[in-house]
Amino acid sequence: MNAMPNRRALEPTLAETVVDDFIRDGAHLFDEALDQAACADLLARIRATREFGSSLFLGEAEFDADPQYTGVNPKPGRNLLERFENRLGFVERAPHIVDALTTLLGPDYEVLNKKVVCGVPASAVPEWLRTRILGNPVNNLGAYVRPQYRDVTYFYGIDFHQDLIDYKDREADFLTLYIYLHPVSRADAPLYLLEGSHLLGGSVFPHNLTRIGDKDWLYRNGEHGEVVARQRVLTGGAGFAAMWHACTLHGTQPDAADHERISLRYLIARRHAGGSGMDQVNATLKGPLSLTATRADLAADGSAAIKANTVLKA
Ligand SMILES: O=C(O)CCC(=O)C(=O)O
Ligand SMILES: [Fe+2]
Repeated sequence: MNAMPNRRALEPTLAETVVDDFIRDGAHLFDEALDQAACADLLARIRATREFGSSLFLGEAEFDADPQYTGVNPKPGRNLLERFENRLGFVERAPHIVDALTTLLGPDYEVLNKKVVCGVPASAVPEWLRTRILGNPVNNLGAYVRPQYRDVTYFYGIDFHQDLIDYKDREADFLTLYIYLHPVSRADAPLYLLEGSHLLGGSVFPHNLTRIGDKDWLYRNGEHGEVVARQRVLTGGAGFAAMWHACTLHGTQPDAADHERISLRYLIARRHAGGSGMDQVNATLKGPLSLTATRADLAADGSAAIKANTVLKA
C-alpha cells in the first residue's frame, strides 16, 4: 500500500531530457560538470606545450611569402590531443556523457574529430594580423600560425555558423560536444548559441540574421522559412559541457580577456540511421539535412572574400 511514486514518472530521465532539448533548442547543456581535477591537469599539460602568445604566429613577410589558407587545422599525426589520449577518460567515459551520446547516436557512435580549441586574446595577435583580419567572419588563425603549432585550432572569434559547414554533402547525423577546461566568463570568448536555429536545417554560411530585441534573432533560411532564435551565452565553470546539433547556429566574439581560452571540441556521429534520438530530432527539421555547398564567404585559395560579421553585434 502507499507505494512510493515511481521517480521516473515525476522526473524525466537524462535520455528524455536530451532528446527534448535537441528537438526544442538544438542543444543540451549538461547540469553536471566533468571532473575538475582532470580538467585542471589536462589544461596544465596543454599550457606547458607552448606559450599562447605572439610567438605562435608567423611574421608578416614570412606569411606573405607563401600564404596557405587550407590544411592548417589539426589532423591525424598533428593533433595535440593524440599526446593526451590516455587523459581524456574524464570526458569520454563520464557516464552522463556516454548516456547522452548513446541516446542521440546509438551505442556504437563514432568520434569524427577531436581537438583543442583556443580563443586567442587580442594581446597575443600581432598588430599587422589584427588589422588584416578585422571584420572577417571566420577568424580561424591557422593560416598565420607557425606550422608546428597547428596541432590546435586558434580562433579570434567566428561568426554564427553551423558545424555542418565543414561537411558538404554529409547528412547532419552528428553533434558537437564542447568542454571548458577552466571557468569561462563573458570576457573569455564564450560560445553564443542560437537556440532553435537548427529547426531550419542546413543553410549556407554566412547566415541571414536580424537582431530583434535584446536576446533574440530573426533567422531566415530562404524557402525553408524563418524562426526566432534565442541567444544563449554559454558561460560556465571548469568542466562545463554542452552539445549541439550540426545545424545549430553558434559563434564566438574575440577573446576580450588577457589570457587564452582553451576548450575541447568533439564531433561525434551515429553510424546507422534508424532508432536513435537523432532520427527523432531530424524528423522535426523543416529544412535540408545536407548541403551541396556550405559556405559562400571564401575565395578560391581559401582566403576571406567578404568582410561581415554578425556575432560582433550580439
Ligand atoms: O571555440 C570557438 O571559439 C569556436 C569553436 C567553434 O564553433 C568551432 O570550432 O566550430
Ligand atoms: Fe562551430
